[in-house]
Amino acid sequence: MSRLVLVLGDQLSHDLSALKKADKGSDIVVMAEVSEEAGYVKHHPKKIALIFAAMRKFAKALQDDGWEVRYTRLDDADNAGSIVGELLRRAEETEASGVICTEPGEWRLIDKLKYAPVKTHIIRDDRFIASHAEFEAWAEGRKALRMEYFYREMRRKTGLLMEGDEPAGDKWNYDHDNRKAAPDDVSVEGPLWFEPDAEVEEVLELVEDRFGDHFGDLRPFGFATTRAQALEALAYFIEHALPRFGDYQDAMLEGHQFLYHAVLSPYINTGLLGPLEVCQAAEEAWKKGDVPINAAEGFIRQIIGWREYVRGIYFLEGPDYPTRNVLKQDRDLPAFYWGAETKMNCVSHAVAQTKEQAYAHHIQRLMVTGNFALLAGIDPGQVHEWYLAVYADAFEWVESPNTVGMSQFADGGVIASKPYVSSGAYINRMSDYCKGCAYKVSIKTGEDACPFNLLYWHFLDRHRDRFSNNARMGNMYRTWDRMDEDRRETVLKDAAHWLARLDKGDTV
Ligand code: FAD
Ligand code: DLZ
Ligand code: SF4
Repeated sequence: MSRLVLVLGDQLSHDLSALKKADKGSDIVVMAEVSEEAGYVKHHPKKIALIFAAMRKFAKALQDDGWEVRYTRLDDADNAGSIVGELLRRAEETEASGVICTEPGEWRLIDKLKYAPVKTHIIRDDRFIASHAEFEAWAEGRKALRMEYFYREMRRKTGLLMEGDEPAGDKWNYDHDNRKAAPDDVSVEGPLWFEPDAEVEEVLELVEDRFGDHFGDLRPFGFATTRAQALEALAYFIEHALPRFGDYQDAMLEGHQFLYHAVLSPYINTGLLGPLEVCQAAEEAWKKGDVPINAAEGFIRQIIGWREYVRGIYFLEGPDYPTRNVLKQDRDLPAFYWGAETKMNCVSHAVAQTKEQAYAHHIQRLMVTGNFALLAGIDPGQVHEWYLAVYADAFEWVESPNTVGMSQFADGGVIASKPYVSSGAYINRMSDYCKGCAYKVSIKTGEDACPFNLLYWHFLDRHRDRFSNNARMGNMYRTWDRMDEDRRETVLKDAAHWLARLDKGDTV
């Protein structure tokens, strides 16, 4: 009897464990564009288009490879509207005995499949370097789960940038060299884009029609939608951007939305590229002398370090993780996250770029939109939903630890040893945003003061009980305490006034 093999929109890998386990001669692949997946948050139209177009092309590639594929398009009349509904429909249609599925990247869907009325066997997703068991073993008994130590394990396991048992160049981490401010000359104009073909165009029209009310620009659309294109984008990145990736990893420039970043996360997270092959390509370029060690190491760390680590945390911490809010922050997400006007040039640019590209790089996510939300006391659940919706690479296993943990400290420090907060000075040092801003980054109080300056102290003051004993925050509290009392009062009063205007819906 045949079985159904479910392939989800972020499982577009030929070496997917469910496909490896299945029998091409008798089992049937099921893929479905469904409104439940497209609607659990209002995904950016570019993200939906990327997933649907890549799903359609992957299904075709499987068919060419000899698989029987039952593919449901969003506008098919008999579309059941959900993954489980589609499995039931296909099971009845084919009289299949059950379903094999690679573990989804979200507790919500894992639960639905576990309790589905059709017998479903969920198997390990081995596209990651560390299994759940390995991560759990690493985490067992540790007081703090810091990424750096986990990363070293992954270096040893993969052999990437290793010389025997020692790290290449005698250093595990070259981050110290990777904090240069934005350069004057940027030698690359973003990643490699691809002109939509007829199949992609058909998807764009569907998305326009069905999801035209979602935040984000659908066109121009240039994402890769096949593995072959994604490999081209990888090769382009390695040649043109990786050499300077390390140096300018944290920089932000108004006129250069991508700088030297890879823009490969949408492809790695949907399965078009494997994390290991991406890292091996970077290592190879370093071995050939084409990229410096700080670039290769910095890049590889993001993937075998951060990416694997946040996944480990998501599955270790359990389904309630995205709902955590230890700081009890409860302000609504301001309308300017959805494109309403704001006078803060940094936020306005990060949001406009997000709307245009379904992409912002790490420091824009962490130190602009994330930093602002944390300082302003925004409800982390709403922040999490925003990040999950607006980025093409956002799937809960990777988005929620980055947002809820790293960016909003809502997990109480599972990921970050201290909150990622900064005043305007950091943004000014790393970007050219402040030059064109209505606020003045050098001003600390009053109407013209940069809101990040006001809110920084307001945040530290309102969370004093939690953070004043944190060894890494002692300096910040000492600086605050050294200010004379009148000045402290003025800062807090001005911050409260600014927040009141934000709450009223004034353009701030
Ligand atoms: P590069 O800067 O060129 O990095 C190379 C690769 O490293 C990326 O493609 C990605 O696969 C990996 N990587 C880098 N940093 C991280 C990280 N912190 N966690 C996991 N992988 C990482 N990344 C996502 O893939 N999906 C998300 O939904 C997501 N949400 C985020 C939310 C917040 C609040 C923050 C602060 C970060 C988030 N990140 C997320 C991490 C990071 O911002 C993106 O991976 C990165 O911006 C992707 O762009 P890139 O390919 O140009 O990355
Ligand atoms: C994100 C997404 C979207 C927008 N649409 C679909 C879809 O129609 N069909 C599908 O199989 N997968 C889709 N996905 C990806 C899933 O939401 C993803 O597999 C889960 O969130 C687990 O990571
Ligand atoms: Fe952002 Fe403040 Fe700089 Fe304006 S002055 S761009 S609000 S950091």
